[in-house]
Amino acid sequence: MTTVVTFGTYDLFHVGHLNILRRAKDLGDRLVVGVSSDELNFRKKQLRPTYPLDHRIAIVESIRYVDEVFVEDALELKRQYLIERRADILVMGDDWEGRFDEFSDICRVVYLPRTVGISSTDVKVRIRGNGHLSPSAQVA
Ligand code: C2G
Repeated sequence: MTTVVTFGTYDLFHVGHLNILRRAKDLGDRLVVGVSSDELNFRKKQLRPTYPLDHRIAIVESIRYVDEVFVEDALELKRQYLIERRADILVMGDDWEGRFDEFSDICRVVYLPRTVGISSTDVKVRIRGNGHLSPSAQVA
């Protein structure tokens, strides 16, 4: 039984999120997702997420690739989360490349390429401008 753990905010859930969760699940048998609290997101990005934590959790836990969800309260607790969840593999998008290599003593650390052409920030900008996303972002 291989357990994969990944982390994220998953605000305004989009196809980039879906792609990474599916590819993370493909690496093992069980996918556990740490969803960032509103406060952690503020510390990471100086921004409160559009969707509050309970909405983001409800969406992520309903994704068929996701077996379990927990709240990520602090980046500094990552080692503890990985140990508690018995992670065999830590998956992150390559926007975090190199940032979590320190955990390779307790699990395999894999950075997957981000989906090009979409982000929560991009979605917000497009909606504000009454526009739509470029069709370049693909389910892959
Ligand atoms: N992602 C992706 N492609 C995109 C956008 C996001 O593959 N176009 C990935 C990110 O790389 C990340 C996951 O989707 O692995 C969640 O993205 P965010 O919600 O932006 O996560 P972030 O706020 O970066 O949180 O401890 C680390 C953090 O909690 C990661």
